[in-house]
Amino acid sequence: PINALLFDLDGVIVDTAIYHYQAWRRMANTLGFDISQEFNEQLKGISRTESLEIILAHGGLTVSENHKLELATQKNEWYLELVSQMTPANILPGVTALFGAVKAAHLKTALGSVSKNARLILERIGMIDDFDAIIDGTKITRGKPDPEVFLKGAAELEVRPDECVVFEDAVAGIEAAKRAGMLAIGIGEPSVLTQADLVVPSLAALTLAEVLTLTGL
Ligand code: B16
Ligand code: MG
Repeated sequence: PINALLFDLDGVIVDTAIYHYQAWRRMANTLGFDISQEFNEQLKGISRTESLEIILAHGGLTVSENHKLELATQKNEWYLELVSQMTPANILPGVTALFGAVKAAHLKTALGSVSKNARLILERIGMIDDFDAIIDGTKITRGKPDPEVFLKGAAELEVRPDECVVFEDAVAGIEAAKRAGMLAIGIGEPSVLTQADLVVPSLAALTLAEVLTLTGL
């Protein structure tokens, strides 16, 4: 049976992916190159330092460790400027209704995000108290596609991986969920999230009853 729902943050609960892209793009532009939205797909669910490495390689740049730290810090400042303007109006369609149904059904919920800013974002959108467990970038040593973030979520909720469904918008996040032995529902394009057990365009396209049916409960 399904007893817990694990949610990615960026791209599932809120659309901060666009803010990450804008902040990284601003940084790339100051270094003299550009990054496309298509290139940005591979950064979803990837940690800040790993994202920076991928972007620098894309731009063909080699920089010192000190300079990398400066660039990551600058990107985060730009990102936080965008995040500071967020309100509950930024919660993506379908999230509030699904959480209402999940609470009524007494299912457990966890956040599984590699972001170090996850708690701040949940505060901004008024959802910090809606999760039974919050696993974020401050609690993990390995980012997605490593399953650590979701396995820690299951452990904190005291459920087995096969009792969990993960909601994810990133290729790396779906891989992490599958490696954790969990069901994975992709939010986005079936052609992109090929490893997912089901892909929907947004949480608004899915009811809790459908989630539970699909998982054979
Ligand atoms: P931060 P998620 C991830 O969050 C983002 O998808 C990814 O683009 C970002 O680089 C990463 O968080 C780190 O975020 O710089 O705030 O620590 O999708 O796992 O919720
Ligand atoms: Mg995401």
